[in-house]
Amino acid sequence: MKTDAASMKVANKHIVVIGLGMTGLSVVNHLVAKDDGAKVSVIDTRATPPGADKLPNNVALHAGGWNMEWLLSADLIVASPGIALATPELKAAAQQGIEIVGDIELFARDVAAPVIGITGSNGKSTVTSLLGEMAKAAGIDVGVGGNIGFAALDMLAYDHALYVLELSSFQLETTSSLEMASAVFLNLSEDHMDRYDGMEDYRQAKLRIFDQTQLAVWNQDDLQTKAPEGKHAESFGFSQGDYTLTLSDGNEWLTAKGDPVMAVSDIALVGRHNVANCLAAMALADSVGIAREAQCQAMREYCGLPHRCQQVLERNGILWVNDSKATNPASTLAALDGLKLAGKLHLLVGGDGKGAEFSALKPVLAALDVTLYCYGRDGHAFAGLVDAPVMVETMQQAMDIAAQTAMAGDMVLLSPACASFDQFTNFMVRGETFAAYAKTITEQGAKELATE
Ligand code: T26
Repeated sequence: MKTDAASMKVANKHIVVIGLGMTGLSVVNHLVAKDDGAKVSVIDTRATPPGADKLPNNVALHAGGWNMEWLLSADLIVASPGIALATPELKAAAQQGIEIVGDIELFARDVAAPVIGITGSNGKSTVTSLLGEMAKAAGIDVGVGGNIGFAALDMLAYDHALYVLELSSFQLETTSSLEMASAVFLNLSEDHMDRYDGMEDYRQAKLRIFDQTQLAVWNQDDLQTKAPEGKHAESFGFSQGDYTLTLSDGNEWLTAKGDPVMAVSDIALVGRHNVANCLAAMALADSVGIAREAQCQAMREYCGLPHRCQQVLERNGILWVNDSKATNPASTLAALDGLKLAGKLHLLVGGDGKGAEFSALKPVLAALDVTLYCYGRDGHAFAGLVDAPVMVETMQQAMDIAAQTAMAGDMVLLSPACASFDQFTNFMVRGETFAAYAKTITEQGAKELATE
């Protein structure tokens, strides 16, 4: 562990952690483990913050609102990505000169191995996981986490040789000293407009990923991801440019700086957007010397994440697909891209729309044989996209109707283009609910058929 000035700063201080849950707990445990005399307190504006039962005894919790006495007596505030820096209480603390950081900043101050960072509106988790698999295939002891599965600070105890971090725009906003071997900005599309003052504000938060990276990797098909000149030693493009596709005997090949590496047809992941994700992962893998053969092995074997276009059930010729991870319109567009079905598509959309605009779905839906089911708080925002939408309150009601009307060759696809927070704990719970309920209603159907 480093003992430089940055690490020493927290000694014998009052540190206030804002927001509990998996990340908040990782922050608390990290600070407590330092055992440097710092007093740690937690504020969570939620009445019953997740993870409160796992707090160490010597850490005080104020739940269900703010505690300005604690907040303004802090020497350092560690803010959850789930709370906006623009919240009046946090602005007041900032105005008093209190330093506000996030969990990734604390990680940056103590990490002692190379770090690779991944951001973008979509594909972050896929590229993060795929790159982790590439590193593992090369025999590297890699830690994979951040905005995915494992909190960054929870990984430090394992003393990995390499860290691959998925970084959300919210995490980047509160990070200022993360030095990385390489970093990628995969793509930019509308998301989180409930937390940003427009797309440029959102883009600037994501561009922070390039502030202190040796190698900046950006998407030459999406100029909005271009790294500003000058701050980094090197920059590579993917999709077009350094990591691109070439044709050989009529077959497409993933090509790295002129070297054909692997046929696109050998990629296990499905969909054109995943070809770009592979090219980005290769650029990052090259930056830390992961052998090309290990890269190829991972790309041949890695089939993708749960809740990401995941086939959860096939019954009576009807396929049920869980794409609960589609929490913005571009993600749903990616799921629909190139979709070919023998029958009809039953598409379930809606939830917490975060202020997004869904009209880009309209032409894509017009080209499909689709029934659109709109549910949740912002379900109405999808109603104008097709001629006869099915308007319901809940995802389960949509599934009931889909189960009654679908025929062999059809697909029931949950790809909601929205966050789940209006009706679920998170997108994972939404996806698990979809999978479990699909089994329940199709089993009931099968039983009814059998006893008729
Ligand atoms: O899961 C979904 O359905 C939607 C996912 C999105 O659309 O990307 N997630 C977020 O926007 C998001 C999620 C952004 C988190 C930042 C953080 C977390 C952790 N997840 C969530 C809520 C941490 C804290 C909170 C809430 C807090 S903290 C505090 S103090 N008061 C709160 C969707 O209410």
